[in-house]
Amino acid sequence: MRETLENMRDEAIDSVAKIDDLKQLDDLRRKYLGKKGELTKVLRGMGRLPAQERPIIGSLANEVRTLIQTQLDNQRERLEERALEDRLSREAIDVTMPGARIDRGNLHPLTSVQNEIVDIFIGMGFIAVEGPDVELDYYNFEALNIPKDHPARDIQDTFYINDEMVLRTHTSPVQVRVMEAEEPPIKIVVPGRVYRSDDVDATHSPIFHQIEGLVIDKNVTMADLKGALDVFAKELFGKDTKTRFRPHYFPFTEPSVEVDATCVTCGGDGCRICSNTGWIEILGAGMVHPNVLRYGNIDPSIYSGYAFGLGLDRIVNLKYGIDDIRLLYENDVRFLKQF
Ligand code: FA5
Repeated sequence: MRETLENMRDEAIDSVAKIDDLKQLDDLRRKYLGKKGELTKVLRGMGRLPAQERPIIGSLANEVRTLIQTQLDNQRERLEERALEDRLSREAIDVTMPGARIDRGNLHPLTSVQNEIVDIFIGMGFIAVEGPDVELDYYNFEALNIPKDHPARDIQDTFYINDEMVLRTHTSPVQVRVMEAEEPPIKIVVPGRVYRSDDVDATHSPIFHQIEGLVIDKNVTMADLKGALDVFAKELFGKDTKTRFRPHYFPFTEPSVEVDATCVTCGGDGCRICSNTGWIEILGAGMVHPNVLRYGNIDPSIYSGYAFGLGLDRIVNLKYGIDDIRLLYENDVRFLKQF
């Protein structure tokens, strides 16, 4: 039995030294020291020994157990230390490594160009205001010198909510709302969404965006309008941009004009985008009609004003060379990421 114990001790010390994995170490512990382990088996057989040998073998068995246990503990400590070192070296942080790229969102081109345009006018002393999308027929038409039977109502195909209310067809209704609320001088820009029951095609959408401008003060003239719009076009499209006024008709301005800028794509030489004219229409404008001033409780014998309204969606398309307005509304991320 002594021999068995000594062999077991030598074999255990040998095996423990060779182990390099914590799981195998556990298996070894069970093999020697577990309930059904080899040492336990030997101890169970002790009853068969002569009485005088029992204490001697008992103390040897205890020594062997302590020795194997110590070897196992030491080996476990070494293996755990090594595992920790391995992990630390694997997880070492290289602070010079470039960080993981975070996919950043960006503003929709309609929003960023709207902000850019509003900022240009703010730079000229305008303030930005807003008005309601669901608008009274009165502000959308009546107060803009477009009575119920006026043919101009047909030009703007209107979504009616009821007899009194519409989805605004332009941002112009904010003109009279502001005139009613403020004393001149008035100098505002009004960005906003507008609605017309137009069929969808490359240049038309039933929901689109306008930016209205309104200036009212004493002695405001067409020259002020021309100056402001020329500065605006140069700021937005580049300093070589020129503008021109063409006579036009709007019921709420007199005289009325459409304003063209030299084509952004060809610089005025003529190309497909400008139908070889070198010019692109960018907005409608004019001197505020005296009737509209009266609707806004402003005396046209004292004050005069100019107003303009630009279609934001078409300007965004011009600026970025986008040939279809629908791209602005489909929200395909591959398209939007380009801005
Ligand atoms: C007006 O809406 C006037 N309120 C503008 C104005 C304001 C004139 C102040 C004078 C003084 P018009 O109907 O032309 O005007 O529309 C202005 C712009 O909106 C057009 O030049 C065009 O760029 C844009 N637009 C019109 N219909 C659509 C549509 N269905 N989709 C996209 N843009 C459109």
